[in-house]
Amino acid sequence: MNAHFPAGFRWGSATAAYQIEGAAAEDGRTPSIWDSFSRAPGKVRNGDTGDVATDHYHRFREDIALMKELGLTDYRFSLSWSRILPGGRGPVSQKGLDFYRALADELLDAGIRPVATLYHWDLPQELEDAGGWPERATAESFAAYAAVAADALGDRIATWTTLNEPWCAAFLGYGSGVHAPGRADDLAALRAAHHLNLAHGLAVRALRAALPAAAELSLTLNLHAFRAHTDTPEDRDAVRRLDAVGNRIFLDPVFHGRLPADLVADTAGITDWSFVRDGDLDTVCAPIDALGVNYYAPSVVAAGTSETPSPWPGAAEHVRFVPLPGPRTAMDWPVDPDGLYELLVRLRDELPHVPLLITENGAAYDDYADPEGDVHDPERVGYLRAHLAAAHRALADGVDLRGYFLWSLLDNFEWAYGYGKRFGIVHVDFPTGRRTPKDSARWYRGVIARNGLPPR
Ligand code: IFM
Repeated sequence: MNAHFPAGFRWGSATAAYQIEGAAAEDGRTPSIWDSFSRAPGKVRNGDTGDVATDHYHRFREDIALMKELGLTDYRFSLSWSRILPGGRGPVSQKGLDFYRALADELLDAGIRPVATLYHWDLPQELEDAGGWPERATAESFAAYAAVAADALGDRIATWTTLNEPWCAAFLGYGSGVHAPGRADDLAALRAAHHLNLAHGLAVRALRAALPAAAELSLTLNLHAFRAHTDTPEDRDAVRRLDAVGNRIFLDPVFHGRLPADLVADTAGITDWSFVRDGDLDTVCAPIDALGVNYYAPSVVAAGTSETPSPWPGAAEHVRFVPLPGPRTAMDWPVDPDGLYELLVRLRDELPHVPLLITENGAAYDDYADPEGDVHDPERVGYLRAHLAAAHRALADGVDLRGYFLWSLLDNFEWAYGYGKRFGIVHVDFPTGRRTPKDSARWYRGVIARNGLPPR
C-alpha cells in the first residue's frame, strides 16, 4: 500500500505535565487534584504518584534530543497550572514560567513546533477546595491563567489547546469518581461539563487577545466512536443517549452554540440546566482553528443498564456495553482502527470546515527491556500501523486531517493505573529514569522520514 501523507503533515507525539514532569513540590508548584487523589488510599494502583514520574522537569533536554532523533515536527505537552500560578490564581511563579520558556526554546532549537495544552486534568487543589469544575468561578480562573500563559509564552508557542478531554475531567472526575477529584455525583458532573465548555470559550477569548493573529487555537476531545449492537430502535437509541452525553455535550456548544435538546431531556431528572447563563453558549462557540481528536478504541452498545456510579448521566439506566471480540491492549481496550476512520468521517460530514488533528492515539502493552537492553513491541507497531492506515484512508476520503500525535513519547503515570501501563515508544526504567527507545520508536522514525507507512 502506497500510504503517503500530504506534504506538511504534522508528525508529533504527546505527553501531559502530571504524567511526566515530576518535581511535584519544586520551584513553587503547589498540589493539584492528582497529587491529592494519588495520595488517597486505594485510588491509584500501588499508591503510585506523579512526585517523580519520568523526571522530565530535569531531563527535558535529553527528551527533546530523543524527539529530534525521531524527526518529530511537533511536540504536544501540557502546562501545569499550579506550577505557573501556585494555588490556581493570584501571583505568578516566575520559575514555573521559566521552565516552560526553556522547554519551548529547546524545542524550537531542535526544529520542533511546541504545541501547548493549558489543561490536562491537573486542577490546582485550592480551586477544587473552592468547589472545582462544578463551579463557574473555576472557568473564570482558567481564563485568567490562560492570559498569563499566553503573555509569557506567546512569543515562543504558536499552537495552543485549551482543554484535553473535558469528558474525562467532568465524568470520570465528578461522575464515576475513578479520576481526581474522585466525586461521584451526576449533577456535579454535568455542571463540570458546562463549566469546562465555558472555560474553553473564555480562554479562547483571552488567548486571542494576548497572542499574535497567526496563533492556532484548538480544543482536544476524546470523542467516542459508538456502534449499535443491533440495528433495532432500542440499540440505536442507546447510541443516541451516549452520543449526547459523550460527544454532543461538547461538540454542540463549541461548534453550534447550543445544548443538545435530547441531552437536556435525558437529564431532566438530574438538572434543569439553569446553571447555563444567558450568553454562555455564545462564549463557548468562539471560533477555533482546529479540533484535536483523541482515539483509542470504539464501544459497542445495546439497550440495557450499566453499573453505577457511572460516567453517563441520563444514559446509564438505558445502555449496556457489549464487549468487542478480537485483540486487546494491556488496558483491555479493543484494537479497532475502523473506529478512528468512522469518527474522522463523521467529523468531516458534521464539521466540514474544521481542520482536524489526531492529538492522541497509541497503545499500552506489557513491555520490558530484554537482557540486551532492547524493547521489542511488535503489537504496538501493529496497532500504530493499522491506525495510521485508517487515518490515511480518511484523508483519501476527504477528511481535512493535518497531523498525528502519538500517545505517548515516554512510558508515564497512567492515572489510576499508576506506572503499571506503558504507552511510550520510549521505555522508561522508573527507578533510574533511563530511557530506551523501543522498536516502535524506530518504526515511527521511519514513518516520519518517508512521510508515509513503510512496507511491512
Ligand atoms: O494517558 C491518557 C492521557 O492522559 C489522556 N488520554 C488517554 C491516555 C491513555 O489512557
